[in-house]
Amino acid sequence: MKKFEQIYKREIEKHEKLLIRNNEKIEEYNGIYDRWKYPVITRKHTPLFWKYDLNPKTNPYFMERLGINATLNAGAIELNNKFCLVVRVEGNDRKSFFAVAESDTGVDNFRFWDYPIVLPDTELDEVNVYDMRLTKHEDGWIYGVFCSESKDTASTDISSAIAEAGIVRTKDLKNWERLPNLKTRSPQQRNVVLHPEFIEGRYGFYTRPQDDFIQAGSGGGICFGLCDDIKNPVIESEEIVISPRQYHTIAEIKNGAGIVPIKTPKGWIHIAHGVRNTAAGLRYVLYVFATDLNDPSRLIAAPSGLFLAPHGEERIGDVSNVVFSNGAIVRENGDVYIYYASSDTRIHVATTTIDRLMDYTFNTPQDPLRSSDCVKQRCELISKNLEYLKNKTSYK
Ligand code: M1P
Repeated sequence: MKKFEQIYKREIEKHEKLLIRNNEKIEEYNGIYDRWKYPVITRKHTPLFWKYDLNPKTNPYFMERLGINATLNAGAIELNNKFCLVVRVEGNDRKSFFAVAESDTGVDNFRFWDYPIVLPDTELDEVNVYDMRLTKHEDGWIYGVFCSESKDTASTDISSAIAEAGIVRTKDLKNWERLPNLKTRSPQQRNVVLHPEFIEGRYGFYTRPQDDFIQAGSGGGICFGLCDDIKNPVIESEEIVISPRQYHTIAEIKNGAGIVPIKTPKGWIHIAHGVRNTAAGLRYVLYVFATDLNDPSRLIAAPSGLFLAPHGEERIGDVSNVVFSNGAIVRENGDVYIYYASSDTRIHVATTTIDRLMDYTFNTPQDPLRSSDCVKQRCELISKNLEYLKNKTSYK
């Protein structure tokens, strides 16, 4: 009994120390955003009482009974002046669920609420849920759109699955109403994001049609489609490709919408993920594009290449060489907090401002798509700079 108490005290102290640890910006500089030294949420941030049976009579060895494997891909929203993340928490059993973690700073001290989110269990074939995007819609609801995965019973392959977009809505992240899954012409959908404003009275969705559970197949990239009734969510017409997959780019194999687009005076800024294949497997990076303020399906800026890639320890985890983002928070003062998971294992933050994001989005040159043109593009920058450095007296 005494031993049990000692272990409990030791583990609770370790946990608390982790939760109150202050984060710090790292020195690496690119002018676009700051990265932070520590992940903001790891599996070790989950409360002890989610994992252990804390009764020495039924758990004499103080053993984890329901372990947590990973915390990743979080939707994000500011609510009651708190930074709230709806985290994908994956148990040792590989099933994911959602849980809210909140912080006052947005860069550290995230704490999970006592209970995970209990979604209404209305989709009886659903086996797994993950990657919720939170949209504060102008209709007054906060929507959560996530991947609803079920077994493909038509296939004899045990791992064959079907991905759909599940939809829930809430006002407080506590009480959730489940709506039917989104229907589109595509056999499967993942990485679906709800646009925050009405478009001519209709709901707009960013989608990612895919032929199969993993492969985008004939799916041309990130698309956009409209639906009339959110309680009967159907996109009847063919979705329009707005950010295409392209040969020899960071989004050759597939891409997917990430955060809810950020409204700026110059257009909607999107942070998405792009995937390419390598000898070491798929590599996921984040990239940025912008769409027209009045027509969010019209691409107006496509800065070249990747915005954020996995660095150092971020490259290692359950699914290595991956960064993935489905949540960002924009504060009234223009500060932007981009939450991204690394290697499907833990969550980090990168911080920037709306001004910087706009500068990046609208002043980074486009990918010319051929090495020969890329080197010309770089030589132009070099010669402009060398000329400037020759003539300048000093930086003021
Ligand atoms: O493992 C990397 C990511 O793979 C999927 O994304 P996509 O559908 O674009 O391939 C998702 O399952 C995501 O959760 C995961 O992080």
